[in-house]
Amino acid sequence: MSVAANSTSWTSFVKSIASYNGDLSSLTAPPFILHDVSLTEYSQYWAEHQDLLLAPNFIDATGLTSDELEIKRMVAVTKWFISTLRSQYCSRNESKGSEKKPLNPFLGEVFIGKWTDSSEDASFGESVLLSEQVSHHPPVTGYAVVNAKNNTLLQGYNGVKASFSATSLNVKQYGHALLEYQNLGAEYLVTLPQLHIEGMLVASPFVELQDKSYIQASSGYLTVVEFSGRGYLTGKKNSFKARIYKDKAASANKKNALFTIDGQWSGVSTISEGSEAKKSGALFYNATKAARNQLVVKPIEQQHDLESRKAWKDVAEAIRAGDFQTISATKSKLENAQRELRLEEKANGTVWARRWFAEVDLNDPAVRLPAAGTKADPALGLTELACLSKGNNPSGTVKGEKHDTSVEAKHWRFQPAMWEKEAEIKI
Ligand code: 0T9
Repeated sequence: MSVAANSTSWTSFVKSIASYNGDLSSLTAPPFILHDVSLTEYSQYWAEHQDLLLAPNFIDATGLTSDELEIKRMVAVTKWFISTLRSQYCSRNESKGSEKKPLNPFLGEVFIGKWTDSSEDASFGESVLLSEQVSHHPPVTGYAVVNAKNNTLLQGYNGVKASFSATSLNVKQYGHALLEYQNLGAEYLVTLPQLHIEGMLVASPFVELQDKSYIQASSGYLTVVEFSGRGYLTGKKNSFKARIYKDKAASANKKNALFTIDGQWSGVSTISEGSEAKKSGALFYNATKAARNQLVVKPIEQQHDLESRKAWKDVAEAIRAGDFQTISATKSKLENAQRELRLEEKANGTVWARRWFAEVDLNDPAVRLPAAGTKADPALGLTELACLSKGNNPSGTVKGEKHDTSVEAKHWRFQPAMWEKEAEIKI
């Protein structure tokens, strides 16, 4: 269906935005802008480049000083992070022609799958993706990518708060990712970039990233990624500059940067020594050439009722058919069933049991001083090293800056023991 054919409904949609109350799910968007995929599926974008995610495990440390080794690891983790962005923020444009409004996951919805070993020597092993909607109001998704063979765990959670300006939708991300290479004793905290949706007035929305992402390593090394879009600084869309520093203190002056990576995260970037991008910089990453590893998901017939593709099947079909009536009917059915569940819980004085994730309070003394034999939450030390707020503030908020307003510090964490005893939902 062409955009022009839908211009009237798009116009009324854009007008309805004027009365936006902060709840994106309350906006009725025209069918052609709806994605037939739920946000719980978006967690897979974090690990479509298995080689880059696992790379730090395979760095040859022979002859390297510990600093040289930590720098190599940081370059590798930075490359993995940059490699996630094209899938995260461009893949709907590439496959569907514009950004789309995702299906709004229901509480307890899960999306799971696996990446089979894509290495030539069986060194990667299999990685499992677990994604769970841990909150509906506001929407929050928790995820974990578990690679048992290399004792590598990526976990994180994300939620968004959106506000409309005259021409764009401004989206603040909450949450973060934690990457643990347990064989190496190396941990990384990754903060999520802020973003805005452009092209709203012409019915062809797309994401632009803004501000910064931080990658803080337990070794002290810090990568600061700065995002800029079309018309700003470089004039090219999806631009970024990432600088790697010895530590947070060194990052106060960009002249201290050990490496500078510069280019487009959706295209080509180069890496140069020092604080400036040089023409002679070596190729860092080419997002257009790197093939993605395909997540393997069970056929719908074998899925549990809480699994995303099964639960949304009828709605997704109606979206693909562009059938407005059936979209609202099937969506209402699902939403009413959810409303019923919440009412029952209220009447029984119960709450929905999260399956594989739990909210951990970083202010809780028991979390700050873990019992013997248990590990402290990695974010405690890593936010400290990066001088980041550990509160429930927009991702990447620096301690004491204007967005550092929430002292609450509750963060969703993967509970491996809950996954180990999972009996109903299988990969
Ligand atoms: C986490 C990602 C996030 C989710 C999406 C803003 C957005 C919902 C959140 C942040 C993933 O790791 C990365 C990618 C895209 C983000 C989505 C883009 C988008 O437009 C939606 C919002 C909720 C809308 O659907 C706005 C209305 C729509 C008409 C614009 C297309």
